[in-house]
Amino acid sequence: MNAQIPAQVSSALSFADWMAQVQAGMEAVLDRFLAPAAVAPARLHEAMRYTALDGGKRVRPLLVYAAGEVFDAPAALLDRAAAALEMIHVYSLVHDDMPCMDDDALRRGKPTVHVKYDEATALLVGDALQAQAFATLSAPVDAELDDAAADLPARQLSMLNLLAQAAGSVGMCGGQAIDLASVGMTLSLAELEQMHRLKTGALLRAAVMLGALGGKALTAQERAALDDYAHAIGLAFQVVDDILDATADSATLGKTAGKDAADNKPTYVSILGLGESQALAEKLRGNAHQALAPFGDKARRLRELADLIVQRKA
Ligand code: GRG
Repeated sequence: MNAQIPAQVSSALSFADWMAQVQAGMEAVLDRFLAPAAVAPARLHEAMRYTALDGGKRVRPLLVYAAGEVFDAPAALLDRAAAALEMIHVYSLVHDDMPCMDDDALRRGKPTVHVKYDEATALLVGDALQAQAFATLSAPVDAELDDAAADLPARQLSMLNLLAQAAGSVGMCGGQAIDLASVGMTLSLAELEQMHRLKTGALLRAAVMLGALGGKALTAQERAALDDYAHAIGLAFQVVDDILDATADSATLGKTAGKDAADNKPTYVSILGLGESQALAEKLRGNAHQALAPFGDKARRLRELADLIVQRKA
């Protein structure tokens, strides 16, 4: 089962149907690349499945498939990239929710892993999901492809490198370190942006780039345009996250609302106010659309995802 929808089928689908089909496919792909719950150590595997399956918006996988569509990437590579990225994202949520970090009890509408299981299990779930992400992205693809391109191993290697950079100390983990160090501090807008560029933006950029790298070679202009798009949606995602944290309720979000203010964290809303934050999100949506102009109709899903990121309610 692949979660990538063939181009001729995709073009006839509404955005809502495309999204629902990719999300359902993603569930099957994650199920395939995670160890079965019955395999020992069963408690660890069960907890990995508890947190990775049946939950979340799957924004990062959707971006992988949408970018892959622009560059004609094979489904086998996109499945691996989307599942790997979602595993890294889920591990980061599990660790972020632990008492030593955000200490949260609710995630994706369910008790967090350290609450449902225990802290040591939550730590191991995150560690194991991170390792499984790289095992998944490096899993051989030849058997799934009729005419595997000669450069597929090279593509996989560059995707692995990209994911490792995005997840590590110069990416998501680095952003989290800055975030933890900034609690109670006054950050300038530029400092806030740098923190989010790493903490949230690195994985969203990786999603776009992984989808693209899975396909035919990129020109320097194409890479720059994708970078502009990724930068705009990465920032927009965070601005909207801050708006929702301040305006939506926990039941709608599936996680504890109002955490930022309660934790005395600098946010776009605390620095710019609600109205200006909403205007910024809208401006970033425009920037994202503009960046996609060179790709024409093939970037339809990426355009729709930029709209979703800005207009989402959870
Ligand atoms: C612990 C190494 C480490 C990193 C944690 C991503 C992160 C870094 C922490 C999550 C804290 C947080 C709520 C950040 C705001 C943006 C964000 C990543 C929200 C959650 O992502 P969604 O909305 O979640 O895509 P779903 O559940 O839909 O996948």
